[in-house]
Amino acid sequence: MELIDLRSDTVTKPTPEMREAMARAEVGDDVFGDDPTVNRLQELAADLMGKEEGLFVPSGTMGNLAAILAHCQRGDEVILGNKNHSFLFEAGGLSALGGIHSCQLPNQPDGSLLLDDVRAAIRPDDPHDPITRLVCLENTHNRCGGTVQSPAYTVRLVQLAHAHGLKVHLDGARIFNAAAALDVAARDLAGPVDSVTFCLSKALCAPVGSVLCGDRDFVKRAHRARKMLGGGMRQAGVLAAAGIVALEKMRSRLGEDHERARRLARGLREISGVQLAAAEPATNMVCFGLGDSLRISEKEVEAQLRQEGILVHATGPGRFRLVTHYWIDDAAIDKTVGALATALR
Ligand code: TLP
Repeated sequence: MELIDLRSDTVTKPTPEMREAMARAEVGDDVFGDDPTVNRLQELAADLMGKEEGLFVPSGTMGNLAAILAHCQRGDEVILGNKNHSFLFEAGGLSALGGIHSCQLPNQPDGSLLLDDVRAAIRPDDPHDPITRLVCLENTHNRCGGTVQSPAYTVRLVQLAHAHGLKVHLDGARIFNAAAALDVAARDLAGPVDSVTFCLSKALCAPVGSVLCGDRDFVKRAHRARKMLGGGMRQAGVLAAAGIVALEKMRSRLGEDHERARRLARGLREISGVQLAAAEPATNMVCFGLGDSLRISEKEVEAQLRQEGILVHATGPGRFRLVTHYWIDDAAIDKTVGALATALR
C-alpha cells in the first residue's frame, strides 16, 4: 500500500530529476570552497534572498544556530517568539552550545511579535543585564500553523531593531511558502533582515540541506561557526545538485500544496467534533483539535489512520498538524478526510 504521509513536508523524497542531477553533479572539497555545485547553489540562494552570499548547511537547525553564533557572543541575549522553532525544537542549542540567553515574547496568532513587546524587551546599558543583540523571526511560522507575516511587518520590525543597534535573523525554513501565499518574491521577505535560513529539504523536496544567507562578513563568521558545529561537508555537490533543482523547479508549484491544505480543511470542517485552528490554512499546514465530545485519544487516531496507510502526527494532547506537500494529491486528501470521519464517528 502506498503510504499517505502527512506528518510533515520534511518527509518529501527527492524527485527523479533531483536523483539524476545528483548522479551527474560535479564535486570538489567544499571546506576549501572547491565544490562548483555547492558554489552555484549558494550564489543562486543568495540572489533569491537579496543577499551578498549564501552558505550551504546540513539542516535548518544548524543554519539557525550558525546564524545566532555569528551574530552573538556568549552571554548576549536573543529576543524571539515563545513558539519559535529555535526556542521549542532545536534542543536548546542556542543556550547549550552558544551560551546565549533568550528572551521569549508571545507570538501573535500570525507568528509575529508585537513591536511594543520587542521595544520593551530591549535591555538598557546596565551591568546587571545581558546585552540584547538579536531578534529572531520565523516566516512561515510553524507552531502558529504555517502562518505568514508580510513584507511591511518585516520592514517595521527591522527598522525598530536597527534603531537600537540590533540585528535580525529570519528562520525562513518555509520562506517560499510564505512568498507564494503572499504573492511576493522571497527577497521581499528576506531582503530587510540581516540573515535568513531557508530549507531545501521541506516542501521543495531536496533530500538534505538548508542555505544561510547574509552579507559577506556575516557569512564569513557563519562559515567558522558551521565548521565548529561539524557542518563542514566535503563533496557536498551531490546534495547541492538536488538543492539547485529544488530552487529552479519546485518553488512555482507550492500554491498547489496550499490549495490542497484548503481542500483538507474544507473536508475536516464537515466532521463533527473537529476544531480547526484557523478557518482557512495560510499555507501548507492544517492544524486542528479534537473536541471534548469525541471519546478518542490522539494516539488512537494515529493508530487507526496508520491501518489505512495514512501517517499523521499529534502535536499535543488532542491536537494535530497535517502538512501537504508534493507527494500528496487530491485523492490522498479525500482518503484522509474519509478515514478521519470514520475514526471520529
Ligand atoms: N521543523 C520540523 C520539526 O522539527 C518540527 C517540522 O516537521 O516542521 N525552522 C522551522 C520553522 C522548522 O519547521 C524546522 C523543522 C526547522 C527550522 C529545522 O529544520 P531541520 O529539520 O532541517 O533541522
